[in-house]
Amino acid sequence: MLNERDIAFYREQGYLMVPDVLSEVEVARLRAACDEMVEKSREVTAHTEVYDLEDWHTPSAPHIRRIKTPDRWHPAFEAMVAHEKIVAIMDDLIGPGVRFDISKLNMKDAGGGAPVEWHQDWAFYPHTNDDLCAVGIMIDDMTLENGPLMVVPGSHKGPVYDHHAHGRFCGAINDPAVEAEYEKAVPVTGNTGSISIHHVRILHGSSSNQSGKPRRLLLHQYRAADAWPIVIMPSDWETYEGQLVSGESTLEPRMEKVPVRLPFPPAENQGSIYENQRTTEATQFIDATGRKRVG
Ligand SMILES: O=C(O)CCC(=O)C(=O)O
Repeated sequence: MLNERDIAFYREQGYLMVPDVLSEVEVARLRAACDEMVEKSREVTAHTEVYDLEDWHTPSAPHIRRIKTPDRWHPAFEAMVAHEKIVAIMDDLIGPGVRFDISKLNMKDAGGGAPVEWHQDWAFYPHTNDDLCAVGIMIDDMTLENGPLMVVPGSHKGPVYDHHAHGRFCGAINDPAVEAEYEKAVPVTGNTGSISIHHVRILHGSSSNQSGKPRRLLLHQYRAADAWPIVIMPSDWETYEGQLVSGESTLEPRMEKVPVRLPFPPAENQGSIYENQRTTEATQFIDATGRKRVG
């Protein structure tokens, strides 16, 4: 799927945008699935195992920050997990042998959808090697206006930063010494049906969506089959094995010399990156009020 230039770019910069991976029909199915899920969210008034709600969500005016593990709730999302083209791209970057891990759908509603503060995915789930990446399937165009994913090129080769506040893991970086890095960030933009890919150690985040158009991004995490989790062990062996989307499983982890910081003591609100990131005092991204909150 990818040419040598794409692969070299990813290795060097830690991210990649691949245009037009999904067909219009596939995107239309994902959009319809989103609409169905939002409609069902009228039944809930608090976060659930399915929904992470915006503060202003009500049954009459539903507003979802995130659908958690969407592949478990709707066949249209499930169909994306082992999508032929996405698996081929993963094989090019972290194969041979790739395992799906988890999915999430960041809804980033028009007119204020939540920011995601600067972080590295690696801080949440270190492994024995760092051949892991996140694929973002663009259900809407991701533009400069609607809170695109921002990445700091090359930062996947740097340190793993502290993601703690008040002595607990919080899922966001709150270190003034890192702020100069954010100035180097670039937006990852693309049309509906394109995908973004970011390395598990890259520094990234995104602003609130201040535009009038939604920015729905379906995120999948994939890992090399020989990258074994250090923190979150497989809870169910059959499920873990069933997540292999290409190649062979192995009981021999590839151990690499990678920097690791453990996410302990655990975050207060397991299951919501948004709630946890709120426990940091400093936030760098534009929030729902359109202001950059600092301190
Ligand atoms: O949706 C985004 O822009 C950021 C995604 C992300 O980094 C996350 O949800 O962990």
